[in-house]
Amino acid sequence: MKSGIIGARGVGKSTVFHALTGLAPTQGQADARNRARPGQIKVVDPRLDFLEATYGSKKKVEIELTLLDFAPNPKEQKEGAALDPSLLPLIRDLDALLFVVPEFGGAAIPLETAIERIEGELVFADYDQVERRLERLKKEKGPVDFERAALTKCAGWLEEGRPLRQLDLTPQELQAFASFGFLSRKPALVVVNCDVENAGTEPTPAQREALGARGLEFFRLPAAFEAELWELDAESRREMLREAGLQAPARDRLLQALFRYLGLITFYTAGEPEAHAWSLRRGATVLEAAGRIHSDIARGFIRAEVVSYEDFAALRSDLKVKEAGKLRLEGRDYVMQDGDIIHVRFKV
Ligand SMILES: Nc1nc2c(ncn2[C@@H]2O[C@H](COP(=O)(O)OP(=O)(O)OP(=O)(O)O)[C@@H](O)[C@H]2O)c(=O)[nH]1
Ligand SMILES: [Mg+2]
Repeated sequence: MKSGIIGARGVGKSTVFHALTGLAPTQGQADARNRARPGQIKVVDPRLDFLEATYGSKKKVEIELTLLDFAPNPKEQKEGAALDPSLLPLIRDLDALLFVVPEFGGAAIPLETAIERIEGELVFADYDQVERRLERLKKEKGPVDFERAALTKCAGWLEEGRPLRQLDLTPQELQAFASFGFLSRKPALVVVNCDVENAGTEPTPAQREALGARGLEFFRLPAAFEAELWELDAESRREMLREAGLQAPARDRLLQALFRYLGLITFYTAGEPEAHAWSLRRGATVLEAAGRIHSDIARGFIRAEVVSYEDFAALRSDLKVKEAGKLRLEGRDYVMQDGDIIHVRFKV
């Protein structure tokens, strides 16, 4: 799972990156050879902490997300523009985008305007790509009718300034475009980089509508404030949060929101050696879950013992779970639920 931060120059992208990953901006970051700086983020998960404590696990393995901070080239990315076109090949690779919209120090442009601008650039980049492909298809021999028709459908949609995120595409069309990495089709979370005093502000009905109409999610993050938290010890951090009237950093909730928004669920494997959280596509089967753990486990899959997190948390031991009849034996087609704890029986 790889997400990247985009937005206009100087809106606080690197500050958001710092707040989310704990990695402070480095000198010489705009090095042309090092234009995407990756950071690993461990997703805080109270359920995993509970499993670790209950099993007395020696090791805890959290879900990790990768986040990229880009170093825009001022020669390429114009003032106010949301994208550096020379970064497009890197951005096409991502699973999700974080749009940063600035709202700190009183210098806010309306949220709707900022989003329109960013989405406009994504839509334009996709339109450009579609047009170029259509141009190339004219010279290509072989069966291209399907692709041409599908691209023309996209072009018409994009021409009206609409993101592909909201265009219904058939599985065959999606297959045809799999390598395109359409930008306006990527899930995007709007991160409003705000002052800490305004961290709790809710979007207005008009803003909600603008976001909903584009299939976007919204999150407020006082990025400079939360970046600073990383530099403090636990005690000073609590103090600083208390002074700001906050219970916890927005960071963890933001990551959980991103996770859900990406259509991912969490499942667990847990025991004395380790408590391990895994991400999985919503709707995936237990066989796919087994494959996430190890391809051998999927290949030799026999059955899985499954207990929901809620049942385990109430009973607190494998034996009691079994006695209460809460341990289920599931076959390969079982659809995994968020929070399932599984033990796969397999033969190699
Ligand atoms: N007060 C305040 N200042 C901020 C905040 N976020 C960023 N800044 C300041 O805004 C300036 C730009 O922040 P960056 O995080 O470097 O912005 P950026 O989008 O990464 O900039 P480029 O990579 O050059 O496009 C810096 O001087 C930050 O200190 C914030 O939440 N509050
Ligand atoms: Mg930056």
